[in-house]
Amino acid sequence: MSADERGFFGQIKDKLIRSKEKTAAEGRHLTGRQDLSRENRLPPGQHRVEKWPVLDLGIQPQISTGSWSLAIDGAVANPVTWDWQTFLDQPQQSFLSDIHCVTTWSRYDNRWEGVSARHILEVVKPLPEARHVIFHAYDGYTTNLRLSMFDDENVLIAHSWEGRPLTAEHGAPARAIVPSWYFWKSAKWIKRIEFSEVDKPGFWEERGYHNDGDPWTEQRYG
Ligand SMILES: Nc1nc2c(c(=O)[nH]1)N[C@H]1C(S)=C(S)[C@@H](COP(=O)(O)O)O[C@H]1N2
Ligand SMILES: [Mo]
Repeated sequence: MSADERGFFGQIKDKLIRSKEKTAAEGRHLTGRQDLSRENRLPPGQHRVEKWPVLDLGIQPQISTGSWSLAIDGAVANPVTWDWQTFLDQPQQSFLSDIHCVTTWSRYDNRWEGVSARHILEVVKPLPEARHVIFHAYDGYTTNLRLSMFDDENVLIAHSWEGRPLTAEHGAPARAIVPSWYFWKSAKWIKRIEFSEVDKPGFWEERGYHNDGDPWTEQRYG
């Protein structure tokens, strides 16, 4: 680890430990609809990989933490824009989840660190009419979720994977992780989380992918 990385993890370590203790005290072993202890964790039509593939639109934006910001706005009572330091100042959590990509690979036991969707909801307070969440990314990519999909205990905006900062190709400085749905819902290089009354199908949803994307019922296309 570089000196920069050590400084970065030093900053968030105490907070991570505190939130881990809280999670353990609440007995939250299952993350959302993903039961990592179950024997069959492989959804139909998927195969398991060890290495983490990279998928993008042919652009990998290079966003420094100094120029990064995350706007969380739309149908909310308290819109915010977080710069990098403010993002790290939020409660930090560590989550374990499986990745299921619609192109048929799955990767088990990914350790993520970042800020939970539940915390974001507490901060911005969606208005009663908010029903959808749209992620916007620095490469122009968008993807849509129902608010109930975002409001899941395993959803987070991650800055780290397996104890290291995310690499640029995997969405640095920060990306969404929505593990109960196919991985195209997990926007890399995230810059805006928009709450909306109306649905706004995203890049792949407009190009034939399913509007939801449940790997267990193979909501791949259409
Ligand atoms: N901003 C952005 N996010 C994105 C994509 C993208 O092209 N741009 N591709 C999606 C798709 S289709 C997949 S499978 C995953 C791939 O993430 P990975 O490259 O980290 O494996 O990112 C998703 N998030
Ligand atoms: Mo994908």
